[in-house]
Amino acid sequence: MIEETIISKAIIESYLNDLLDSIESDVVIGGAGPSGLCAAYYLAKRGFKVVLFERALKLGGGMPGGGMMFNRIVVQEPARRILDEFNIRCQEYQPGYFVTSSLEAAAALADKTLKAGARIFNLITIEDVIVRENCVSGVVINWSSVEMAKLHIDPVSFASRFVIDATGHPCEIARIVEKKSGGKLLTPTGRIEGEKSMWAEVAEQFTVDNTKEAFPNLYVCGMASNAVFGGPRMGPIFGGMLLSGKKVAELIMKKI
Ligand code: 48H
Repeated sequence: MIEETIISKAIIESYLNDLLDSIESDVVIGGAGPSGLCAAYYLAKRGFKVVLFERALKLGGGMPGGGMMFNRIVVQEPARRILDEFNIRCQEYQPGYFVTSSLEAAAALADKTLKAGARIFNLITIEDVIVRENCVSGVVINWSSVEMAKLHIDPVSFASRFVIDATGHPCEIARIVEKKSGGKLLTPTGRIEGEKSMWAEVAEQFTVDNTKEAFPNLYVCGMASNAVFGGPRMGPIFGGMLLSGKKVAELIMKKI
């Protein structure tokens, strides 16, 4: 015999227990693309309490789409070693260029990150941050469906010691902070410098170099780093995203 009400109770109670237990954490990450998942994995693996909010239904951000819907991505050294860490298979296409399935990569990142203990909540959007004494100290969230339907429903807040903006090209969290701080980001102009046109080689290095603090206790990684600090885009090469996720985790581990 199967009772529908037991199914409902199991789902609601299990989810709410997880959500309640996530109201205070070490790190909140916005965005479950490759950089956000990688950051969450390395932090969770070291035992930190990591909460990741993802606006979309699926995990992986821009990764599953590969290059122009050809569901393959390219990764270079030294990021290929991160593929090994996640048991993602790849082939060396030409010396130094490793090609892999964007589906396998996104699925493996999500799987290992969840199993490492990161709490991932999809269908939730970060719409604001908490700021105390000029430091970011948490996020303000709402259901993505509320945002999409443009309903006037107040959000709720989750506190954390650090916040990572891994929201990709739109760098949404840094953009909110830029707007509400009156342009006091830790960038050369205090503002979002804006993403530049394609130049893969420069962009890949730029992403990693500019994976850093963009406002006290707010870090940026992945494509958000390029957008905030003014670097070019790189197209469907993903090594920089993976290395950036790992780097932001290491930077925060040193500060916790
Ligand atoms: C919750 C949010 C919010 C929000 C957005 O775009 P992503 O895949 O980000 P990265 O930086 O890990 O990877 C970038 C890569 O996919 C890419 O676009 C590349 C390499 N482009 C190169 C080029 O030349 O174009 O993932 C960001 C995630 C998405 O899943 C969004 O839904 C999510 O963040 N998100 N989640 N609250 N406010 N905003």
